[in-house]
Amino acid sequence: MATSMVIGTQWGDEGKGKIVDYLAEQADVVVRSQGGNNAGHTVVVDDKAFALRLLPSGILYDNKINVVGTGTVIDPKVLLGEIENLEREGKSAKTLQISNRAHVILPYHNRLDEAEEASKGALSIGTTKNGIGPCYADKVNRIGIRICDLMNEEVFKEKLTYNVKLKNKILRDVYGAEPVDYYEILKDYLGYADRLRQYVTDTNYNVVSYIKDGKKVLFEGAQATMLDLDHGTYPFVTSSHPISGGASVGAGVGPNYLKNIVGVVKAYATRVGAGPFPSELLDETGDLLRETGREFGTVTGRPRRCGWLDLAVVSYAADLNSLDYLAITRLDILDKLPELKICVGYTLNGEPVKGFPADLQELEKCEPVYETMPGWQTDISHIRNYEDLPENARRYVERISEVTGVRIGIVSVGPNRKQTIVLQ
Ligand code: 2SA
Ligand code: GDP
Ligand code: MG
Repeated sequence: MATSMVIGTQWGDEGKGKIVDYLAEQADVVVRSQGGNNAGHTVVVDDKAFALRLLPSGILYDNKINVVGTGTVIDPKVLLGEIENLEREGKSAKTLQISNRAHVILPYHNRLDEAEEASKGALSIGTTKNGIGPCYADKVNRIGIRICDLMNEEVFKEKLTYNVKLKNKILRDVYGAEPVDYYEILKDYLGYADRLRQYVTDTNYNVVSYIKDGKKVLFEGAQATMLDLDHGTYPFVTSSHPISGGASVGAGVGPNYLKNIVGVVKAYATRVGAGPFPSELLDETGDLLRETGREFGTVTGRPRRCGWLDLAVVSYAADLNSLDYLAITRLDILDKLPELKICVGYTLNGEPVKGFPADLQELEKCEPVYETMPGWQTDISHIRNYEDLPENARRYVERISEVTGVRIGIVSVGPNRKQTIVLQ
């Protein structure tokens, strides 16, 4: 049985897209199991950058099966736009499969996302405003519209009627926001349904069958561990489960099928949106990381908050995801720094903290414990063998492995496929 999985260990944008793309070369099938177009992966192929949101990164290869699984939320307009972009670049989406059980994002979800965020003031999460939370809320509330419902005009009309009535009342009466138009949605979405029908299938059945048939299946995580609905820095999280267990639920495959779980660790830390970030740098080093690393959102272009690598976070992720190995990305972004700090844990009232605090006020009071390491101050982006990395760079990488207890499998020194060092 050959499966593997790529998981974000921090707050997202670790470079999962690049690692998935790299591992996808060996895979027959690439599966997205949660999230929606709140994800943004940049994958560079032959010096050309592709920004993917819902499409699995395997779509950039000609011969892979690409699955958008049951646990995802799908904005059909965005997905169709992404397919069109791909086709414009001379690539094809003919290998795409969309789960008939995935949930559909409708215009009232986007409008509610915006209205809820605006009404929350200081409590706002800084969502991507793509309607992700409201769509998952409908799913949990059992009033969501699934892809199979969208494919059946009568069922779709019935569920849409109920939802539009309810959502317009909330939009108007609670938020004083513009209502949505039932007929406009109906017309648009029946059009989308016709265009998406060719891709819709029972992906749960297919993915398990592929595994049983010995095909290599790669699960592609979106967002990251600290944005997990249950285990992240709630409420500053997304509404899905980006951890490895979430892939089992989201793709509809039992946990025993999940092997080779790779945690992607950016060599420093970033976060988009609000919420706690203990190792955040609000000084010129933070600005330097943002500028050197061009740390701006793939989808929204928002500047990302930057900080030192936080191994309290990565160690928590190692346990939550049962990581088999780590892929360290963006090590090259640290090239110019004379000195680096790594947070190896927190203390609270002078005592070491075990696990990761649930209470955000407690987390606020935690003091990061830093170790200082010398930088390497040389360009490493051309290096292809681990032994050729400067000693200080190797020490930095090895310290990550020591503290987290997870071995290093990959070190990435640039966005291109070839800028990847594989450790034996
Ligand atoms: P949402 O929209 O409900 O999922 O937002 C809830 C929180 O989850 C965070 N979140 C993200 N953080 C980093 N990157 C994300 N994707 C894009 C990218 C971001 C972009 O990959 O570049 O383009 O701005 C992502 N998606 C969700 C979000 O910031 C909230 O804190
Ligand atoms: P994801 O959401 O985790 O897939 O990450 P994003 O694509 O949002 O952000 C990561 C960015 O870093 C992308 O622009 C990648 O092309 C780029 N990238 C990935 N690995 C490396 C690396 O090792 N070095 C550099 N310089 N860039 C990288
Ligand atoms: Mg991203």
